[in-house]
Amino acid sequence: MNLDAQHPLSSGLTSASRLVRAYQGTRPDVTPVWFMRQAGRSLPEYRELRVGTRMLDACLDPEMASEITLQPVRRHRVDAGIFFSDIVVPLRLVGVDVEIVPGRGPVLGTATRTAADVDALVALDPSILDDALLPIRQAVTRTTDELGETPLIGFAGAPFTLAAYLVEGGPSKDHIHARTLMHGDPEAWARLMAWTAEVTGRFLRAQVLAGASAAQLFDSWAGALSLDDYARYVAPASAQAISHVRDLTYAEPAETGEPLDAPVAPGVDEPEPEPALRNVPVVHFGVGTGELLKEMYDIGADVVGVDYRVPLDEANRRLGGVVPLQGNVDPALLAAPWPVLEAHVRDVLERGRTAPAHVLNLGHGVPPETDPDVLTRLVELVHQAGTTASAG
Ligand code: 1CP
Repeated sequence: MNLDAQHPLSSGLTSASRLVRAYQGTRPDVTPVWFMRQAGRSLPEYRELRVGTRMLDACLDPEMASEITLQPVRRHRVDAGIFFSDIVVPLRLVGVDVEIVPGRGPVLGTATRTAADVDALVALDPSILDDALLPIRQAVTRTTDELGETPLIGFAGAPFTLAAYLVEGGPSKDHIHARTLMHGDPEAWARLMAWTAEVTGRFLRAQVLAGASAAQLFDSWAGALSLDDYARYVAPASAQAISHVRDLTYAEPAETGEPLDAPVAPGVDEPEPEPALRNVPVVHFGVGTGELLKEMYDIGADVVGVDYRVPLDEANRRLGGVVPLQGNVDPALLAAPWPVLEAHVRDVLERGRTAPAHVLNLGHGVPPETDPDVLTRLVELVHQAGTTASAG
């Protein structure tokens, strides 16, 4: 399905941005940069705005979610906004009892541990879910109107990471109960994954239709799985989740300076070239997933997000040298002395140069205690280092 003409990708507002070009596999002059969890507790303006509002209420207030999304873009001049929301928001929207507890994360009213629990999850009525997603669509549209040429990245949790919260009932270290259900009752597990893929896929699709120029699927906890378990019990559901945005296309507007109606040689009645039809780029990211990179790409992603454990040149080698990469500055180094961080960032850029294209990011989210000025300085460094490097 084609995105409508007003969408920032179809209108040409964001289709030639550094971020979208890098995601499409073309290396821009300057390496684009944004940070996972760039919105949030590292910013004093965020902490101030959030006083008295619970996390999920903030996510469902279009004005507040939009403002929080814009804060790090204004402050750090990053190359993209990431929509302020949470992976559990679509669960709340279909009626799951979930709350985000400060200092802990998502906590569920009941844990989904058995086949009967899985079957007790609400039957999904697509039109009801689409209605419930209204505040998300409103927040995205509001945000992209403000962002102009800066693309917005929409995101969703991958089915495994969401299922891990549902089965455990909250944050956990090894996701033991989730892995037990996976093996102990594979049929119930498959039903849970199919349900989750549908909920999270529709959440992602709503963001793209409303104006997001790229989509990122977070499978933060997939690193807990063996390659075989990932391939058998998880990858099909992740592919299913991504399929909700895989069919969304836009016609690449003509390059600036070459209007579509450029005169052809007199007397030659050539048909106008068809503009290239492109997909909305999809990034797939996980933590501790160095062994799964190829499988994570193969579910239908365009870009692979790499955590800080695998150097980008090695990740590129594992992916056959054909996949744009995103990553992978170690978040711990944000609090190290500047020269240490700078040397590390230059090394990441150098290794990223082996890939077809590279978007600089962290290997996981911004730690809440990060000095925001360090992030601003890091963006300047990447933009300046990226420019000089492209000459060579
Ligand atoms: O009150 C607060 O400020 C709560 C902290 C917070 C924030 C700012 C949570 C609770 N979620 C968020 C926003 C959020 N969550 C974003 C915003 C956009 C941005 O990046 O700036 C995103 C992309 C997420 C996605 C998310 N939520 C993931 C995937 C990414 C990752 O970090 O691995 C996961 C695993 C969650 C669950 C979650 N939500 C919040 C916390 C503390 C957690 C993790 C809990 C755990 O350890 O299990």
